[in-house]
Amino acid sequence: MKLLLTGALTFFVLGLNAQITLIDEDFTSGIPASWTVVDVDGNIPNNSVSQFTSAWIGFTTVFDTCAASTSYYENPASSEDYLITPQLNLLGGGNMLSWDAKSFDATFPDSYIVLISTTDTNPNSFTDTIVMIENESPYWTSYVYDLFDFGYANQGVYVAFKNVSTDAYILGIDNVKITTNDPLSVSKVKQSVLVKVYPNPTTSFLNIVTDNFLKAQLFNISGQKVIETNKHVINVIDLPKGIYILRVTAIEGIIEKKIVIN
Ligand SMILES: [Ca+2]
Ligand SMILES: [Ca+2]
Repeated sequence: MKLLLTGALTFFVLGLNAQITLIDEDFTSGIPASWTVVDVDGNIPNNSVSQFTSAWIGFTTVFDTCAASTSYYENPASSEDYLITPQLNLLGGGNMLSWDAKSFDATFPDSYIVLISTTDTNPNSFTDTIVMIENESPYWTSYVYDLFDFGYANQGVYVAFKNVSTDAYILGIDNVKITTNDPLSVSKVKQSVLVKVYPNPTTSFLNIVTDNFLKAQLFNISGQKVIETNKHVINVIDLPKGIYILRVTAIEGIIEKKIVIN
C-alpha cells in the first residue's frame, strides 16, 4: 500500500472547463498591429470622411474609441472592407464570439457580415458566414455567437468583420471578444483537499483515497460525465482510452485531476 501511495501526484483545485480569453479588444489604441485590414473595393471616401485613409481605422467619439469603416464614397459605391482578428486557437468548447456594433447615421445605416477563415487572412479565405447584420442600429448593440455551434473547435480561426454597405456612412465595431474553454486546464490554486488516486495511468481500476469522501465523477475530454459513484474504486475497463478528468467531492471541498486510461 505504501509503495502504491508514492505514486500519488499533486492535486490542484480547478474549475472544469476553465475559461480562457483569446482576445478582448476595445480599440482604445486604434487597430492593433496584429489585426489585418483589407480594402478590397478601393473606393475613395467622401471629403467629409477623409480621415478614413484605411478600410478600418481607430475612430474616437466623445466617449470611446472603436474600429470604424466608411461606405460614404466620393462616387456612391459598395464597401468590401475587412477587419480581421489575429489567428485565434479555439479549444474544445465554449468558443464564444462577442462584439458591439453601431451605425453612426440612423438615416444611412451600415451593414456587415461576420466571417470565418480557418487558413489565413486573405479575403477569399473567409468562406463561412456566421451572421449578416443588415442596417445596424444607431445605438451600440451587442452580439454573442458560440462558434462551436458552427462547427469550430480545437483549431485556429480568423474572424472578419466585412463592411458590405452601399453608400451609407460609418460602421463602428467595438469590444471584440473571444473566449474558449479548456476542459484540461489546471489553474494553480491552493490544495484544499488531500486526495490520492492510483494507479495513473491506469488500464482497469482507479483507487481513490481521501478522508470524508462523498463521491467521484469522471468526465471525458468533451466535458461529458461518464461515471458517477460513491465508491472508492472505479472500474474504467470499459471506457475508451484517453484523457479524463476525475472530480472527487469530499466534505472539505472538490478537487479535479487529470487521469489517463491506457
Ligand atoms: Ca472601445
Ligand atoms: Ca473601402
